[in-house]
Amino acid sequence: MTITITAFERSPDGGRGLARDMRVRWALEEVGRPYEVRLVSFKQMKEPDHLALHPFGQIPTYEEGDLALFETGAIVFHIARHNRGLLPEDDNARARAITWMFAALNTVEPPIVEREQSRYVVGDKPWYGELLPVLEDRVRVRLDQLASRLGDAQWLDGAFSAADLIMVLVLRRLEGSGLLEEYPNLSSYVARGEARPAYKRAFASQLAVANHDRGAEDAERQ
Ligand code: GTB
Repeated sequence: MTITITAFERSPDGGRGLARDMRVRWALEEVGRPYEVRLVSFKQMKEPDHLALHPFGQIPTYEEGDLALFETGAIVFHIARHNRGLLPEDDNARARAITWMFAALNTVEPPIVEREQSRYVVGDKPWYGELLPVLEDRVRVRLDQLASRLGDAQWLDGAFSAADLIMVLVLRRLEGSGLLEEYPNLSSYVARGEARPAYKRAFASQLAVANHDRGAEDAERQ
C-alpha cells in the first residue's frame, strides 16, 4: 500500500531538516518503506481538504490505504509497530523505548520549543533580554538530566530505537542556540543519529525540495 506524507512546499528552515516531516521520513527510511510526499503551502494547510487530515492545519500527515494519521509521535509509533527495526522485540525493552518516545516529546521538547518560539512571540518586547536566559536555563535543566542519564551510552536504552530517532531530532531544534554544545555527550549522540544512512537519505530528500525551489527561483531571475 502506498504511503503518502505531507511536508512544507517551502520549509522556513530552507531544508535544514528541522521541520517535523523529517521524523516521519527518517522512520520510513529506517524500516525501508518507500513513500510519496505531497507538498502543501501554508494556505493549503488551513483549507478543508488538509484540515480533514490534520485538525490543527499542520504538517506532517500520513496516509496509508484508508488510514490517515497526524502527530509525529503517533505516526512514528505506528511505523515502528508495523515494521521491524525501530522497537525492541522484548516486551519490557519495548515499553521502555515507548517511554523514551514520550519523554522526548513531553518532557524534553517543550522547553526547547518554548525557547525557540519566544523570539517570534515576544522577541520585540523590552523585557525579552531578561526572559531569554530564564528559558535557556529551563532547557539546561532537561539537558543536564538527559546528559547524566545517557552518560557514555550510544543510545537511550540499548539498541537504536524510535525513541532515539525522536530525541535526536528534538535536540536538533537547538541548532544555532549554542546550548547543545555545552553537553559533549549529547552533541555526539546527535552526530551518531545524523551519521545513520537512513537519516542521510531522509535529510537529502527534504533538502531536495528546498533546492528544487531555489533552482526554480534562480531560473526565474535569469
Ligand atoms: N505536535 C505536532 C507533531 O508532532 O506532528 C506538531 C506539528 C507541527 O508543529 N507542524 C509544523 C507546522 O505545520 C511544522 S514542524 N507549522 C505550520 C502551522 O502551524 O501553521 C515545526 C517547525 C516548523 C519550522 C521549522 N523551521 O523552519 O526550522 C522547524 C519546525
